[in-house]
This record gives sequence, structure tokens and C-alpha cells, in this order.
Amino acid sequence: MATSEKVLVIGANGQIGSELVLALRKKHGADHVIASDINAPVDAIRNGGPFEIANVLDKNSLQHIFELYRPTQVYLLAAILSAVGEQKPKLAWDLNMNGLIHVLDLAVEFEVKKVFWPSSIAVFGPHSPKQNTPQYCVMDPNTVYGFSKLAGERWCEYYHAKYGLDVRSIRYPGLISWKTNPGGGTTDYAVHIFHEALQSGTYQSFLSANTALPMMYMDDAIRATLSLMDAPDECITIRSSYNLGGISFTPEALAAEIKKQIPEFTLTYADNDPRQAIADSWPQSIDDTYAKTDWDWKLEYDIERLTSEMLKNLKNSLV
Ligand code: AKB
Repeated sequence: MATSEKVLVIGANGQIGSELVLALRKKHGADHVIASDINAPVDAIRNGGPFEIANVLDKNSLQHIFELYRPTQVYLLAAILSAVGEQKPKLAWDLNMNGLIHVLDLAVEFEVKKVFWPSSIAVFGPHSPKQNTPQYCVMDPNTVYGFSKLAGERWCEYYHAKYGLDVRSIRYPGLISWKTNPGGGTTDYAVHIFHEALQSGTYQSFLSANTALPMMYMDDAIRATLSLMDAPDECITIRSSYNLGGISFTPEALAAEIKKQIPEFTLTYADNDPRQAIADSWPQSIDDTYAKTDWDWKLEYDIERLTSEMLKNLKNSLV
């Protein structure tokens, strides 16, 4: 059903964007959702509605889109993730920080009603509690991605306090999806493993057997994002970013789950991958009490359901 909203999704080609655009088009009507990316649209979103090429670092090109469409809601998803961020630290800082500030400024200027910006479990660091990491605790991220997200959270809270901008955010765990691959993160193994299990029956994990990290199936992540954005203003008590827990598992546990359906699957482990140190600095599980209390968050996909869905959907898409 179409609404009066005009929704702009920046970074629409990525793992979250390509699925979020589809969900938003279903909710608001195709013509009401403008997808935008630095590259030409991916297949999933190519023909379904308006698309604009834009680079978040080029404020003028963004401004043109704001003038053209006058969005009432903006989702900024363009970012460089943790692993690529360590290879291109200055670019990651520039894109993750200045891209956000451009969008926050334009949102204030064009009186956008709501802005969504994703943060990450990467905002936590080696001295944060590892288990059930609380919303508020020591945060000493040691990746460029992590501290750009932490600084971004501070900017979001600041724009809300200073300019009254309704900006909302989630600290996503590793996201697992079958439609689009993740783009250079530390949790990517948990997507690649499914592709390889089906295609070659074996996978080499770049994280060690017992590395537990919080993860979430994309359908849950999209549902969480839409619920947060739909929540009444007075329910939102956190303007930096909400912890979101998901499910915590290790590569070994995920392989065991895959083996229930593909008994011949084998998992090996790489030595000395730089992503291991990043994973070791992150929480193993997350306390998301605030999301549950403020906007009624409930997880639907456990490791068993997520594994079945991934294998079923990937198998169908490979046919
Ligand atoms: C990454 O691994 O960098 C991302 C994240 C947890 O934010 N998936």
C-alpha cells in the first residue's frame, strides 16, 4: 500500500540495502522509495523503482537528490566494513564519517522526518565485557571501522540533541543473507560457508573454530530496522545506537548445523588471518534489553532456522 512518505536509501546496492529497498517498496509503494548508490543498481533493485547514482562524499550530488525528491525518510547504508577498513583506513574514516555528516546536514536542511544509520557491534573493543555486552560500558574499538561507527553514534546523538533531528540506529551483529554477499567484514565467513557448503562441500574459515560472534539472519535485521523506524518517538530512549543481540555461535557450531543437512561437509581453518584479531576484540554475545523494552524487539531466527533458510534459498537460487 502506498504512503505519503518519500524514502531515500543511500548505499542501496549493498547486503542490507538491496533487501531493505525491497521491504520498503513493499511497505510504501515502489515509486515512494528512491534507491541510490555509487554504482549502477544491482539486479535485485534494478527495475522496481527510482534509482539515482550518488557518492556520499560528494555533497552536491546528494543535495541534488534531496532537492529532486524531498525525502521524508533517509536510510544511509554506504560504509566501508571492518576488514576492508583496515586495508584502507583513511578512506574508511572519510567515507564512514563525512558521508554521515553530509547526510545529517542535508536531513536538517531539508527537514527530513526520520533518518536511519547503521552502527555495529564493532563499536566495542578489547576492554568491553565479552559476554552479554551491555548497552553502556567501556568502549575502546581498535579498528577504523569500529571507531568511525562509535564517533558516528556520537554525531547522531548530537544532531538529535542540537537540531531535533529524529535519527535512529542499530548496532548490527554480523548479518547473514543469501541474496547479496557481504562486502568485506569480519563476520563474512558465516555467509561464504553456505555458498561453499553447497558448491564444493568444503570451506576454509578465516576465523578459528571457537571464535564466537553475535550474528543475525537478514530477515530479522530488516524487521528490526522497520520496527525501530515505526516506533513512536517517545519510545526511543537511545539516540546513539541500540544494541541488537541476535544469536551467538562459532564457526564450529555453524559447521555442525550445516552437517545435519550436508553430512559430507568439511570445515578447515586458516592460520594467521588478520580478521581473527578483529573478531577477538569484539563481543561474543550482546545484551539487547533496551531494544526489547523500547520497541518490543523479538528475535525469530535461531541457528537451526537460519541454516535451513540459507541452504534452501541458496540451493533454489543456484538452480
Ligand atoms: C563486519 O564484520 O565488519 C560487519 C559488522 C559486524 O559490522 N559485518
